[in-house]
Amino acid sequence: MHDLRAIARLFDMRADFVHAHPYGSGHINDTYCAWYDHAGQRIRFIHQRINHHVFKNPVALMENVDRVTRHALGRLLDAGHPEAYRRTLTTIPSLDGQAWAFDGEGNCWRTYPFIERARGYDEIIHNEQAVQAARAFGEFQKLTADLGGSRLHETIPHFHHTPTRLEALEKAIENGDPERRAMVGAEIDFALSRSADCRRVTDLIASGDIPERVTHNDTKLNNVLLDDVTQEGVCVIDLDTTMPGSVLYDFGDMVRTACPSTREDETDVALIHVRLDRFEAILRGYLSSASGFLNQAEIDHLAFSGKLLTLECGIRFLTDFLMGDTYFKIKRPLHNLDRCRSQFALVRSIESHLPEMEEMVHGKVAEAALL
Ligand code: ADP
Ligand code: GN1
Ligand code: MG
Repeated sequence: MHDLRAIARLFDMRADFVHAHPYGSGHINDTYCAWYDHAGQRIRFIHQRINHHVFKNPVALMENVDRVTRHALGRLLDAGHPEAYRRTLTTIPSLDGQAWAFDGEGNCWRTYPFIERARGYDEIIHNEQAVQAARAFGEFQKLTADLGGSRLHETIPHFHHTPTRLEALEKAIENGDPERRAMVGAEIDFALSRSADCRRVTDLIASGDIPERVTHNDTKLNNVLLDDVTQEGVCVIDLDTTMPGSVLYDFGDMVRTACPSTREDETDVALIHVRLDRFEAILRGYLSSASGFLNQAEIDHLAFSGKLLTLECGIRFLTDFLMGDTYFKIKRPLHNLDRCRSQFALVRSIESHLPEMEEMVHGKVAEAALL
């Protein structure tokens, strides 16, 4: 736990700090919910320490976040939206007017207003949540399409370059913990036997068939806040990886997190399968906002992207397990291995349902074209 009272003093809060506690279930940053007294009214904010082991250049990251959130806010205000400041993250400036502040230990912090009466879900309770989350991420892609100006910084180079992720696994097999290596022969074979799948989308990007767009790149279900009452997707959060990418990275990660029958770290792999009703729901939600700008190659790979991003995430968990759990936060010793196994079980299930999923994509796209 950091000294949040001291962190509060780095920002232009215009309110009195009351107390703070760790918040959320993200795997990367240190997130705190902090209560303040604002002229007699209790309000709360999010203070976040950016994980600089993961994000090597936090200032470049915050320049991206600042540009994207200002663009989003401008759009909402132009449209006269009655709750513009609840529909996008906005940054509270530091005392020297930046969107970030460094503490005495070299940690980079940022502060956001707390988006009230909404929350992110680690697991879906009903399908309408999947529709709403996917619609919100599609809207976010539409919004960033006309950002203008220079290319955004790549906050993590090759973030979704799956062949690079597979190479990192190969290095971890050589250099990682030998005891752990001996536990994961089957998982290593599973990953290495799918190297052609790993190349499929990056090859299409390299040939120009799939365009580079500004994408979110971490469209995990809990990175969109849904309204407590209406369940509408109100605010896309966790913009750390918003940068040039492919829509397939975003759609694929929605499949990975919104379609499984269990949580991401389920230990009973027999329970894990892809839910086609959920796939139909995210497809419907996503196409309601994104069908207007997707090209044919993107459409043709929507179902496959679910398999790819799940495989890639499993490879990343396995790599981190072999390297001694240095990247993802863990809550138990074998957490990354459990996560890897659950991802690979989901990949198997997607593989066995891919023809039906592809048929659903083409059916829904044809329907959207007729509307
Ligand atoms: P991480 O990169 O570690 O996942 P996130 O930016 O996703 O960090 O934040 C972690 C959690 O904190 C989110 O899943 C969400 O529950 C909560 N959160 C983040 N920002 C806000 C906000 N502005 N308002 C309300 N909750 C937030
Ligand atoms: C991390 O930050 P969070 O928890 O939303 C990770 C994603 C992974 C995800 C797996 C910057 O997401 O890429 O898909 O964990 N974010 C980063 O749950 O690596
Ligand atoms: Mg997150």
